[in-house]
Parts: sequence; structure tokens; C-alpha cells
Amino acid sequence: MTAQPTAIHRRDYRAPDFRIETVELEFDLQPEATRVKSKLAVVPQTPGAPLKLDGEDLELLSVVIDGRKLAPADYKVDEHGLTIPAVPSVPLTLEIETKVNPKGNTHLSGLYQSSGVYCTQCEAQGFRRITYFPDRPDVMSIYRVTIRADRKANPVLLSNGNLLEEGSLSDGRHYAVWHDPFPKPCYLFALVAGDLAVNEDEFVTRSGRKVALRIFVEHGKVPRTVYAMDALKRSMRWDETRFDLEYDLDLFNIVAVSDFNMGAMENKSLNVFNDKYILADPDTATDADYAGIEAVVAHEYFHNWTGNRITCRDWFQLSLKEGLTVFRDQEFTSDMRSRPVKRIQDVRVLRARQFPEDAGPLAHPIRPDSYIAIDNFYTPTVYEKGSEVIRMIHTMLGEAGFQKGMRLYVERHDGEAATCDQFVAAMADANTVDLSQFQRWYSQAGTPEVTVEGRYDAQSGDYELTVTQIVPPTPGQPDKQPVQMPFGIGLLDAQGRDIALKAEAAEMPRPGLLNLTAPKQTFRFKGVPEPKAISLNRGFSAPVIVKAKQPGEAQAFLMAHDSDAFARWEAGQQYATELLLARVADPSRPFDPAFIEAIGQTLRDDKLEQAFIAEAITLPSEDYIADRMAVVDVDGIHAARRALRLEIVSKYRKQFEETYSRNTTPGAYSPDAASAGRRALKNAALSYLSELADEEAGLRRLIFDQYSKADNMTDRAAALRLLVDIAGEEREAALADFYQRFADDALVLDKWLMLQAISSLPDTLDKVRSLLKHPAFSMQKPNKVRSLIGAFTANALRYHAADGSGYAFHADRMLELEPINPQVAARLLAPLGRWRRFDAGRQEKMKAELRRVLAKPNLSRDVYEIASKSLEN
Ligand code: 0A1
Ligand code: ZN
Repeated sequence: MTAQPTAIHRRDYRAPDFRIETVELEFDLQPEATRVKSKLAVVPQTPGAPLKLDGEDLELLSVVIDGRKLAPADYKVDEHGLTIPAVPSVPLTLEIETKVNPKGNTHLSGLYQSSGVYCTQCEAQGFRRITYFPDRPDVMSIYRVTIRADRKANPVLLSNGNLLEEGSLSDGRHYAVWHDPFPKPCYLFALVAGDLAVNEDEFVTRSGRKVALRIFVEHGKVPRTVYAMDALKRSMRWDETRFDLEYDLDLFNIVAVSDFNMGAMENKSLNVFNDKYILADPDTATDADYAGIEAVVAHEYFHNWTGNRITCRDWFQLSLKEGLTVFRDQEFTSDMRSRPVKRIQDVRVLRARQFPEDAGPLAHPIRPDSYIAIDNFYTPTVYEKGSEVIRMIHTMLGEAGFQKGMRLYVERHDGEAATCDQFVAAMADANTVDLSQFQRWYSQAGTPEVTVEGRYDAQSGDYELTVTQIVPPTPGQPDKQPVQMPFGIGLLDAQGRDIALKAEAAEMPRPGLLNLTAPKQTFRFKGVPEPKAISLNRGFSAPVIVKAKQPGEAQAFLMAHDSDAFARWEAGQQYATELLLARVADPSRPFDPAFIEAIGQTLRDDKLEQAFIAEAITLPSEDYIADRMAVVDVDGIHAARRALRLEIVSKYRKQFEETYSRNTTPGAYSPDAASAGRRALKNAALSYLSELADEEAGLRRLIFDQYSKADNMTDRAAALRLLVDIAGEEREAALADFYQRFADDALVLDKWLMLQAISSLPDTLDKVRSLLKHPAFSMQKPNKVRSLIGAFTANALRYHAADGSGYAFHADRMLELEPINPQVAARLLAPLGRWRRFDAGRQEKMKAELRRVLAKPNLSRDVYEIASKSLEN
């Protein structure tokens, strides 16, 4: 039995004992035996401290200090690294040679090959899989990198910074030398070598710097990089105008690869992307894919300032760069597209991914206190809740105040490795405000619950609002303190207009924005007309769960009249949730006609944008309903949601048909937001109509026709999404056709795998099982694993089959994947940890599978952490 992995604690942070001023790397690339020479200018900071370097899966060839080769007795090597006990306490030169195997590297961390292309992934701790080094983000160095490789197989040789030199070598090899003038932590190092095609463009910064832009992809894929290039240029301009941040080098490179553990990576001037977030054309990418590309290209570009120029002191500060950069990419999308629709979509994602995490065994604050494997903390909490926390600061300070804070943050910390506290301090100092209570958002996990009660006194005309908050206990944090939050509200009069509200500035710093700080607060609004309805958490100003009782009538009124678009959507979601929960509890209970009526009104309202209507008529997901139940009733939820959809479509069939044809506009596909909104609405209408398709051959034909005649992937995939739930010849014909059409397009086949895995049909697990053997699937490729196995675990109805077959299948696959790619296995294991939410029978089965995973000998730190915490908490 190997020792159990131990946790690293935030409180144990100590400044590094050694600085590394410069790093000179030389790579002699060979698929299975790459030699890496590293020459470090080491400056000791703590006299007498041993020199400890991280290293993993390396073959050490030699160690030289100041020109003297060390004997094996002079150092110690184990599976975690290299220690040199006695080093001079003056600056020294350390030279290390190692050998690595890129081709055999299935972890996709460090230096690996993806379809024959050499590439690296060093965040968070991949650099130690390339050479021995103090692998921590507060060690920042200037890098000079020489790459030597076979010219024919690898005409393109890239690393960070500027190209200094290139030329030929003997034996058909060539070389390139790169130099990055900006000091950086080793997690931002990158190297790419291979045979790639390129899309070249140019951007002129506002101060006149010409930047060469290049996107490298597989041969034949250049036409699919047009949208990504456009998104990159818009991102660069936007960061100048909105954040006053300009690009700082003469070139910016992006490389897209097919095998990648995450979405993309912000390595300095050499971003590496998962193909999924670069490649798009109308035939192969959906509107959602285009939006994802725009957001991720922007996100990685924005990291150049928030992440690279100012990086993290230690990995506990991850949200310093990620929460802030997500906030920035969300704002970018909001400025490019529809702000309310973007907000709705972000809140959907937060509720679908982050709220469950915050309510489960893996709950952690946006700045965690401990971890076993840092790779497990690239979470919805650190990213999406992290962004919500930044957004609250933005809401409280306003755009001008927030930008003042950003300027001070950059002025103070450019070129440094900073902390979350320092970010908040810059915001507070620049605006002379006290954010000390607000900082609890960084240390407390759990989603706060805010309860609101209103009372109107007809005599005095006073409206009294009592607001209480509790932050629920989470693993390791039984007692919580109240947090400060900006809470948007509005009272609507009988005509649906906002009633003007006055209160003290400390209570309501801006009209309609309450400053919540205490467990219980009462706000009084004097001399107002009796409100017809109250609008709460407008704009989703705080990432909380709101509990308020309003009659269905008031909710329907908000659905029709709220001046805040987000709250208008939210009223419909909350109303639907109540009705669905009641229906699950009592399957004979009818749905409120007022809700159905309000949906009809929304559908008819031609002042609303199409994308908004599509969101507003889409019922909350099965998972969202499940999160509101003490014990999840998977089948009951599925049945209730279908029943409500059926009732809606039965009443408004004609309107849905009209909506469908009105928004089916001929003409060339364009990915812009307005066109995408029309397609979203049309496909939402088709989705409602599909509820009748089991019975009506005509509707099945309509869906099949959309599938087969579509001139773009959005419409084709939307139709296929509906067909996979409808047993019959159309389903089989469409799936077969889709495979035929896209048999040699890996990215598109991911959709084919995913759609079969999320089907609600009873034989889904059997299908998924047989797809494991299909040539379109591979356990070595994260995109494939996520599309088939990850998607299946998100299929609540089939994954949670009462006999436990879904759980056993899941655990089996994770045990297979774990030795190949522990990072991805750990991420995909999380659904088993939700066992507390289910009935006793399912609980036992889920726990048994977790125990089976945990019992595997030599389990990776990554999987060990998720499995053990899932069982303990
Ligand atoms: N920093 C990247 C995400 C990323 C994180 C970890 C990775 O490997 C374990 C790869 C990428 C981002 O935020 O885009
Ligand atoms: Zn990021």
C-alpha cells in the first residue's frame, strides 16, 4: 500500500528560497526520446537552504553547477524531484539535462504529441514533467528557448516571445531560437513543433504597434479559422477601449490541437487551444460553438494582462486570474451581443455547474484553503463564482470606480505574482471604500440563501422589506458569517412601471440597489403606491438563492412587465420551478393557467428580441428542478417537465408553428447574434412541437426535413437533438446520415457521440457501451471521453437508472481512464459524489462505486482527492 497523498495548505505559503533570473532551454525533439537541456541563473534568497527542484516522469542525464558536473552522491532524486543539499549562497549557474517521451505522454501534461504535433501544457504543474525546476508561479524568469527538430516533420517551431534566429542543421534538422522579454512563471512556458498550416493577419494597437497574428491549425483547416481571427482582433480592440490595456509584443500566435485536457491555455504570446475553440464554419459549428470560440479566444487573450503580466503568487490565488478573466470575457460577449441574454446564459451555467458544486462534497471557497491536486481546482467555483464575485465589486463601484481600481491594480502589481487580497485592496484603495466584510466571499464556500418578505401598510403608504441571509455549512466550514452583497430590487405598480424608491445611502447606495451586510435587515420605503409585484436580485446582482413567496399572479405579472430583462426571465423560471415541484409531489395536480398564459404572451411579444424569447420559453432544466428537492425523483421530474411542455404546446401549437416558419429565414448563414437568436427561437419552437412527434408522423417528418435540408450545423444539430429522443426510422436514418457526412471530422463526430449519450430512450446505456468500440471513440482523447462518457453522466434519467447500471459503467470507465489521463478522469468522476441527493438505494450503489475506485492500488493524487472527498463529505 502506498502512502496516502497529503494536502497542501494555503497558510503554509513561504516565499521561494531561490530566484531563477533566466532560463535557457534547448530541446532536441524526438518522438520517444527528447533531450532537454536547461541552464538556470539561480539566485539564492535563503542562505543555507537546500535547492529543491520539482520533477516528475523524467530521466535525469546530468547535473552541473558552475561548470562542475555533480556526482550522484551530491544530489537526491525521487519521484517528486531533485534535491541538492549543498549549494553556494551566491548566484550560480545550474545546468540540467533530462530525457522525456512526448509520444508516450498520455497525461497530456508536460511535452506531448497530438496527432504528431509536439505541444506543451504546463499549467498548473506540467513544467516539472519537462525538466527539474521550482514549479511554482512566484518564480518568474526570462526565457530563451532553442528548438531543434526534423525539418520535414516539423517545419513550424514555436515558443514564447520573439523569434531571434532560425536555420538549418545537418541530417535534415533545423532550429529556431525564441526569446521572451517578459519575466514569467514556468506554467506559461510553451513549445509547439509540427507540420501546421497558418492563417496570418495583422493588428495595429492604438499606439501604433503592428502585431503579426497567426493561427496555426492542421492542413486543410485554415478556412475554419476566420471567425477565431476576427474574434481575436475584436478582443484586442475591446481590451484597449474598455480596460485601457494594450498588447505588448510584435506577434501573437495561436495553435489549435485535437488532444487537450481543457479548453485552451494562455501561454505568453503562444496560446494553445483545443480545436473545439478555434475551428468553425457554418457546416460544422453551431451558433453555440461560435459563441464559445468568441468567448475563449477573448478569455485567453485577456489573460495577457490578468494572468501573465500580473500572475498568481501561489495556486490558492487561482481565482485572481480566472475569476477576473472570466468576468472580462463575459463583459466582452455582453458588449458584442445581447447583454441580457448573455446574463441569462451565464446564470444558467452557474446554476447548473457551480451551485451543485457549492452544495456538495467538493465545495470550496473561490480561494481554497487546501488541495491535494491543484488540477482539481479549475472548477466552476474558482472560475464562474469567482467571476460573480468580481461582478459584485463592479456593481458596487460602478464601471468608472471599477476601472479606477483596475488601473491601480496594474500600476501596483505589473510584473509581479499577486494575491486576491492585493486585488481587493487595489479596488478598495482606489475608491476609498472598505471591502473587508466583502472579502468573506473569498474564504467562505456555499451559496448564500436570501429570504425576502415584503409588507405594505395601506394606511401609511409604507412598504417594508425584510431581508435575511444565511450561508449554509459546507465541508470543513460549519459556521459562516454574513457576507456583503449588492442586491438589486424593484417594486412594480399596477401598470407594471417601476415605483421610485428612496432610502438612506448606506442602505441603498444607488436607486434599486440594496447593500446587504447583516443576517437580517429591514428596509422601509415611505409613501409608495401598493406594489403589484416585487422584483428581486435584478440582473442577478448577487450569486445567491432567493427565497420569496409571491402569488403566481405576481410572478406572471413580472414575466410580462419587469423592466429588468434578467428578472423578467427569472420570474418565469421560478414560477415554472414551483409548478413542476408541486407536480412531482402530486402527479395529478394541474398546472396554473396563469403561467401557461404568460408563456403565450411572451411568445407573442414582438418588442422582445428573439434570443430572449427563446430563453424565456425554455423551462428550467431537470437538474435545476432536482437541485430544489430534498430527495431527487429523476423519473418524476422528467415526467412533470414533459407534461408541462405538452400542455404548453397543445395550447399554442399554432403560434409555435408560426414562430417556426417566421424565423426560418432563407439566405446565407451568418453567426451574428441576431441571426443566432432567430435560429434559437425557431429551434425552441421546434423543440416544443417535438413533444407531439411520437404521435404525429407529420411532425417527425418536419424535424427530419430540417435535419436533412439544413444548410448549417445549428439547424442540423438542433433537429438531430430532437430526433435522438424519438424512437423510429427517422432517428436511425438521421444518425446514420450524420456519421456518413462527417466520418472524417473528429470535432463534428463529438456531437454525434454526445447526442447519442444524452438520449432519453431506454436503451441509451447499451448504445453508449457499443460506441466505446466505435472508431470515432478513443479513451486517449479527452474530447471523445467527454462527449461520450461525460455526456452520459449528465443524462440524469439514464445515468441514475435505479439498478445502478449507469454508476457501474461510469466507475469502470474511470478506472480504465485513470492510468491514461488522471486529470480528465478526476474531473469526470464528480457526478458520483452527488450521492447524498438520492434515495437510499441509489446512495448505496453510488458509494459502492466510489469505494471501488478508491480501492485501486497506486491511485493518482487527482482521482484519490475526488473519490475520497466524495465519500467523506
Ligand atoms: N488557464 C487556462 C485553463 C487551463 C487550466 C489547466 C490546464 O491544464 C491542467 C489547461 C488549461 C484557462 O483559464 O483558459
Ligand atoms: Zn483562464
